[in-house]
Amino acid sequence: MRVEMEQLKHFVVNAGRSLGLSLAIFLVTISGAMASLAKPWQLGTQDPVSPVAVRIFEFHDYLLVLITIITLFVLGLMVYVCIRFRASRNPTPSRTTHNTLIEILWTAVPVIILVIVAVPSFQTLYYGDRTYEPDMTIKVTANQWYWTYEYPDQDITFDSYMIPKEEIDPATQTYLLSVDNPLVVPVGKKIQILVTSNDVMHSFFVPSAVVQIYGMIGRINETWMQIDKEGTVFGQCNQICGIDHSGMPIAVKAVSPEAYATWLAEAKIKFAAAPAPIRVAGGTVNE
Ligand SMILES: [Cu+2]
Repeated sequence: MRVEMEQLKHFVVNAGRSLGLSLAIFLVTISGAMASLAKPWQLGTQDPVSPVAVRIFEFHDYLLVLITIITLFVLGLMVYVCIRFRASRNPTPSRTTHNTLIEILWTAVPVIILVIVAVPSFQTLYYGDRTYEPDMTIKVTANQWYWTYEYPDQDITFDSYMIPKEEIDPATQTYLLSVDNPLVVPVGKKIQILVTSNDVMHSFFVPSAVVQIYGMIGRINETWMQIDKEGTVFGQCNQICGIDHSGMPIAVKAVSPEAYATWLAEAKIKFAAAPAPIRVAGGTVNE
């Protein structure tokens, strides 16, 4: 009896600790959710900047509530069973093996839960997949280890390289994220993004806009984004693509339509002067 009580006490203390830890992680996650740039030890997501990101993060929060309720319910049942049906309190256990009502319930309830997860999940998935009647198109080509951005409607193509550590201005730039030529987009416009690769598999990943799509050699993958806040959001290639995989960040600068028009006029001069250099492993071919 004494040993049993010790075991029970041990169980309750451990369960309490696990619950406390889960609650602490949950609270830190909520408080960390409002960051605009990934920071060391950050938990939670970056600020959403696109309608797709808003919907996906809402779906994430909805699932978090749902799984918390399910986990607490199962934990409550287990605690109840451990206490109510322990050997000392219940010396002759029941030999019941079937209960039709409970069996129907524990089959039907999880099915209903899966349906209420699946419906908004598919809605969000299809919403983020592609856009119809986009305002503009940007073609993104991945290279080892930089990005080429092409605005087919405007006849502009340029490369975007990470700024090396020794050239970083710490006041305005972030090492491993800042680039020489960011992808400039107007705010509030539906942008069709076409992604491909020149060499190996890469992945175009901008977390705060929830864009993540593979760049595959010889194929075009399509997605879209619409950035509703002015400012720069960062991303990275997140498909291991070789030695400088960490050296091909993505910076997307969202500006007002007027500033975008000014940038376009400048970019047409700046980037049209010479054809983009063809870079291959070990050097440049046409420079
Ligand atoms: Cu890559």
